[in-house]
Amino acid sequence: MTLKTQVGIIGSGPAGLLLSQLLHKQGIDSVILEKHSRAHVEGRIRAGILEQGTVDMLDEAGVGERLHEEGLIHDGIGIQFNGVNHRIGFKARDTGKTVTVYGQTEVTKDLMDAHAARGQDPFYEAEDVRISGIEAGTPTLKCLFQGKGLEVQCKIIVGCDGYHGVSRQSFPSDVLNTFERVYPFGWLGVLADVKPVSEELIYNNHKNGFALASQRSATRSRYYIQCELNESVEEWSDDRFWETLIHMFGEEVGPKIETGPSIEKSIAPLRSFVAEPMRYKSLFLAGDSAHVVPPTGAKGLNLAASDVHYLTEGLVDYFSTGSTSGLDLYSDRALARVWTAIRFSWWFTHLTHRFPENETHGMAYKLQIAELEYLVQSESAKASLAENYVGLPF
Ligand code: FAS
Ligand code: PHB
Repeated sequence: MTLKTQVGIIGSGPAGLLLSQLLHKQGIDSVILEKHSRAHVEGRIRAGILEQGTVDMLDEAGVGERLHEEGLIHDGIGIQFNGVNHRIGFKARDTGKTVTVYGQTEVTKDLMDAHAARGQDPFYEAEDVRISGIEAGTPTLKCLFQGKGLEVQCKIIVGCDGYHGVSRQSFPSDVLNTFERVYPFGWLGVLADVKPVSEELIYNNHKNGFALASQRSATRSRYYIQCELNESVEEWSDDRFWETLIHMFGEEVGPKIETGPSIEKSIAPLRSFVAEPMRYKSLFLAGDSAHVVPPTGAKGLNLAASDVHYLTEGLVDYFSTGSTSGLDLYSDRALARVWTAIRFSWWFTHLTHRFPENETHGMAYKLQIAELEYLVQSESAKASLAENYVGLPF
């Protein structure tokens, strides 16, 4: 079967779904090819924090209703070290902005429902998606769909297929420059239907490692603890997880942690990664296909949204006036914001995690504590963290 569309999109994660929905609102056709089923994509538990810019884009896409009903507005975070939790407010630091707690799973569901409502579901379980025609100026996607060949002839292709996707691999090797830092630890995450331990998130630098108290609603909590890369989820019973977490949050917070059966438990590796440029002729990258950040700064999903913001502007310009100026500027504009988030996420990860060189509480650990002491006593340092955490302007 052969289809023609204006924009061919690979991947129905937040980047692909949001791009397609915003293009639709502007009368631009797109087709999404997704290798997994809808249920598989919806079932992935990932991000939980939306910047104001991302919330605004979801409103613009017409999918913000449930987000405003169920999302939790947060005006600050806690930073805990040496057993004491210090609050860092956002509005108090003139950012005027807040963040919204609303799971990526919910964002994905809302966007998928919008696609279904307009009768334009992604092609789920599209196998072996391949990109061709980029050099010839005839960009084409090919795959196996329900056992039959499917060809999508496009004007533009956007790879929203994440870090392990096919689109970045389709760039000529002499065009792409990549930058990567892999962290020597991972995050063990647990989702449980228990009351969150605090109103706001708490980022905890404990002498044994990093821990994070987050949430999804007033009755559902999301917790993370730093773990070794070679550990497996099977080694972490619920009891061991809760015992470790309560110990790490110490006397002030630990006893208040409500425990219960985990409904999801997973280990995510941490890396900082950027691929430049984010465009080659009619092939564009958006979201994790082009960059990955350690989740410490809650930037991954929000960077996918800002890429989509810039790309949508360029595509609307191109399809409505023929001008390529927005598309020509896309990569530089997106990367400028990507690198600010890469820097912030790297900084915040280094400030809060246990690195091998400082396991014996040597110089590196003492420097972390010195910086944390300075941070919680300095208005300008708190303002800098706040403005990065709530999201810099697009
Ligand atoms: P995604 O990876 O979400 O989506 C890519 C889509 O493309 C997937 O549905 C995939 O199935 C599909 N795909 C891949 N290859 C394909 C192919 N060849 N053909 C067709 N389809 C293909 N961010 C935070 O801010 N906070 C967090 O706590 C957090 N936790 C995370 C935990 C994990 C395990 C991971 C992997 C990421 C986490 N992130 C977190 C980052 C995450 O939220 C991403 O930033 C976000 O999913 C980016 O969205 P997309 O760019 O759409 O990529
Ligand atoms: C989450 O709730 O999943 C979450 C929150 C903040 C982060 C990372 C993950 O920095």
